[in-house]
Amino acid sequence: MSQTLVQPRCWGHVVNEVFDLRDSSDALGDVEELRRRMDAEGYLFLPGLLNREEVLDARREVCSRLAAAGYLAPDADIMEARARPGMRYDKVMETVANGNPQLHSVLYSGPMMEFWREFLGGEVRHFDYTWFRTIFPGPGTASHCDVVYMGRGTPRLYTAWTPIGDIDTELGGLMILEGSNNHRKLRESYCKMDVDSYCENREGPAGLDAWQKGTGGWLGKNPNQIQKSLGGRWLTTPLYRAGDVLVFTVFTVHAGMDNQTANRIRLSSDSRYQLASEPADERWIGENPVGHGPGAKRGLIC
Ligand SMILES: O=C(O)CCC(=O)C(=O)O
Repeated sequence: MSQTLVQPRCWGHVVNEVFDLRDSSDALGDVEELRRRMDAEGYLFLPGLLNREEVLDARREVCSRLAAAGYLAPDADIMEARARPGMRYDKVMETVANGNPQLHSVLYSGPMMEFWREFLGGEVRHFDYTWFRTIFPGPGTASHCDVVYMGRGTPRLYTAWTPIGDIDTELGGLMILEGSNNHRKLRESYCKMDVDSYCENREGPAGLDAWQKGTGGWLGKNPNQIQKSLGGRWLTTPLYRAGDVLVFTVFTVHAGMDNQTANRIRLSSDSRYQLASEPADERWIGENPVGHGPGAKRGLIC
């Protein structure tokens, strides 16, 4: 990767080798080439696709809500998103994403939706549920594929990871395992998992869903082991800027790097898009999506 002073880490593991994401802005307007790259490499990195000022407006709204809820240091500019000492809350926070018009405008209108309409070639639906990450100093998100969390609808479903502010390597950001979407064995094993399903006719671990088993759908915490076993290269960029988007397939292995700062909070969103004409995973649709709650559990005979 281009020079950076901080070594990328994931769950405490220094990532042995990290390379730069390919910038696919040059292919915007050539949908066949965009689709070819997505199929071959599992992702498209589109720096500056979005309007930077609009993304920063969304950040301002998120930060005001975090400040009002007491998460931010009172003596710093809220736009810096510095955590109040002792605060360590790093869950997806619906409170900052729900009913946030600035954020929804960035994710669900303008250049983002225009991109998806062109890429998918028809009318697009986005999931109603918006994931929002407020990653405090500490571990990021371990390696996984999104399909295990949202695979009950079309497999032609895509994620947009959107930094809500500038994100350097110290703050973390996303890593993609290049070409992992084409790993046949992974597609036939791990990618068949549905984290909310369990075998209702089986005793022991098979009778538990992924949450009860404690794996939560993760492939593993050590990115070096995962790379060794699946092949490919871990890719990221030394600086994600507000306005950039990283889009990828639900079969692409990715991970959120650790936040190695003393007190800055990493703000990003991940949102999902598909053709409106194809079936959608019901857990993420509607005014109050059930998500991974009790309404999502599915007992199978297996
Ligand atoms: O931002 C992160 O830490 C993880 C994001 C993620 O897993 C996703 O976009 O699917």
